[in-house]
Amino acid sequence: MVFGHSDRGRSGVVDPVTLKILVAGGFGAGKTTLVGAVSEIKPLRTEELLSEAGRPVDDIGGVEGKTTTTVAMDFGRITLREDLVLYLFGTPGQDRFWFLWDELATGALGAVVLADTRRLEDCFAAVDYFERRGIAFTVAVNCFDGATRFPEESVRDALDLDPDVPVMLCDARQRESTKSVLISVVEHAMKIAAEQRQAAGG
Ligand SMILES: Nc1nc2c(ncn2[C@@H]2O[C@H](COP(=O)(O)OP(=O)(O)OP(=O)(O)O)[C@@H](O)[C@H]2O)c(=O)[nH]1
Ligand SMILES: [Mg+2]
Repeated sequence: MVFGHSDRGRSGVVDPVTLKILVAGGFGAGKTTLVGAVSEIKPLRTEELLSEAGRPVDDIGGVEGKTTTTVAMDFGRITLREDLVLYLFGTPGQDRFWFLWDELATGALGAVVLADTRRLEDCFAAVDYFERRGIAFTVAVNCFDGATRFPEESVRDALDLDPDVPVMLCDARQRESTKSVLISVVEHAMKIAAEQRQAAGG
């Protein structure tokens, strides 16, 4: 897979820019749902059944209907414009799969951190991870039915985010809602890249 610049191939057809975006967040925040809702190809999933044995460690409070969990990654693709294609990599939500993250994050332009306000603390680790590595991210609050709605600003405060980090409310099941989140990530990442170029004097 090539992540690079668009160019006019010999056929005169524009090769699109392809960007890698991570979809992260806590266990059961809706990452697999988001990739599935927006992908134009059948998403690749690596889901396993939540087992009796995992019950003491797999906290499904709030997502009681959940029967499976991602054990490696989700993969999907969306064409935002004719010349801009995103490859989406959904991360596994559970702590025991942290060892996969560095591999998944390699070459990523930006990330979505999905948050569930019923357990906001579950996305701290993802926020921390992207801040440390300087990967641009947007926080998307997945509005589950029945969960209390909080304004973006209180989520920003609770997560102690920098003022320029975009915070949005979304419904991970809805294509258009999810697409707006992805557009925000790309715009935010581009803005940061431009600022860095300027700071470097070029
Ligand atoms: N009501 C509602 N339910 C949702 C939404 N997003 C996800 N769900 C449900 O919540 C559960 C968890 O969703 P997943 O997409 O598997 O979550 P995940 O973040 O991939 O979970 P892990 O891979 O185990 O970390 C599923 O049963 C979904 O149907 C949402 O926006 N609203
Ligand atoms: Mg998942």
